[in-house]
Amino acid sequence: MHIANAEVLVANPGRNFVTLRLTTDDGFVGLGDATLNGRELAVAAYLREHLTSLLIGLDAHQIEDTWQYLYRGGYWRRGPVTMAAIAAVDTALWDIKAKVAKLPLYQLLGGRSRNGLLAYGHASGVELPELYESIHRNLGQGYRAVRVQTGVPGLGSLYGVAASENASTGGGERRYDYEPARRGAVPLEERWDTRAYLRHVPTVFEAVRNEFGPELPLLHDAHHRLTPIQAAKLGKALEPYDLFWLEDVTPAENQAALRRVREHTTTPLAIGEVFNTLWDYRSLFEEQLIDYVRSAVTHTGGITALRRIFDYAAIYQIKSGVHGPTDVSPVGLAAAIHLGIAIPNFGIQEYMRHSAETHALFRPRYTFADGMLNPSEEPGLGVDYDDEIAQAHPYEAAYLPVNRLLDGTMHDW
Ligand code: GCO
Ligand code: MG
Repeated sequence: MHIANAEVLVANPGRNFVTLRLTTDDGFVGLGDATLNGRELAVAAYLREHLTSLLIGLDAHQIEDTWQYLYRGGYWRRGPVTMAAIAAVDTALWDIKAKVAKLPLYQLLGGRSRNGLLAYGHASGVELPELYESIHRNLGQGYRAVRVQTGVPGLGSLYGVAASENASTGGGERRYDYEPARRGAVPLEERWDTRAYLRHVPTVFEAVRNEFGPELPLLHDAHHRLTPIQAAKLGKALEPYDLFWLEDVTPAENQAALRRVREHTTTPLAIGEVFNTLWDYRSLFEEQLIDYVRSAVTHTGGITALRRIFDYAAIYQIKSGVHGPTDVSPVGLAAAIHLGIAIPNFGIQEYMRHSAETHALFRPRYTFADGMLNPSEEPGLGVDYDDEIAQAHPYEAAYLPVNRLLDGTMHDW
């Protein structure tokens, strides 16, 4: 069974997605997600110009060898563009293998290890009343764990905090993730003040705990904006509110920063949505500096590579907390759900819910009920790609916002 066709598909059903579709000579079709938010066409070009011609004629069953061929053989290893491209190939080959075996993909990964995946939703509000309303909405949708993001007095719009009603997802729900897609071809500039943020966030978590009680798992994302000592201070200040995790406290390049943070706080730490290989995690695992791995299948070289990361993490009692924003396509999310149901060290899965247009294009068959995600039981990933719908939603340039301090200095985000 050989790869006969490799197509790179780009569409914008509310936001941009890059999808690789592999077809074998005997007609099996596999899908892989290659979406890199705000840099989508770089991965599309990497796949189109450099990988598709290498794939034609390869044995579609040789997933590991193909992975090594693309990773070691490319000479230029790692990096988000390369690893998203390799991820798409890897995921599509797993999809094909599972379809050939007539099994849902997770069965090839060792079968089910749990009844479902605990998922967390996104709640946010500029002020407390909106935030409470947003948390209630999440609870109403069945979520049993909620990420809480808040506005900060004195600052304007903040990434992660929904500012406007957005029709894209329906139901009058406030969303932040569909806003950048509508902001046009230049990134929005936001303003940031770390001291104001550090003063305000603990008061919000105190209020939320008082309102919603001690049980509900609460998460928070600091989006890489703090220095090690600021991160330590935040972790310590949030200890009374018993967070499930505090995410991305420091910028992703300096793993040693997490040592400082860890020395000072017992708030669990999650990091890794912008990491792309096991090497980014190595010292964090070995020194047990984190508690959750944030990588997505899409940005880490696929199911083959992410499973290896989780196995390594398991040795150190570190769990999965896979990135599941709406810029990971339903193909990438389906892959994460198959992997998450199989691994021994599952922790939690982020689930932001795609728009109706995105669902129409991919028709994902994973399910979400009572706060739990479950994979489709049909052969493969359980996701399709509708070319007609894709054609009606062409690519549109869209960027994540950028972050500047009040004096205009570009800041981490
Ligand atoms: C999260 C995030 C996302 C990312 C986005 C980048 O935790 O879900 O941090 O909002 O910023 O996916 O593309
Ligand atoms: Mg995050």
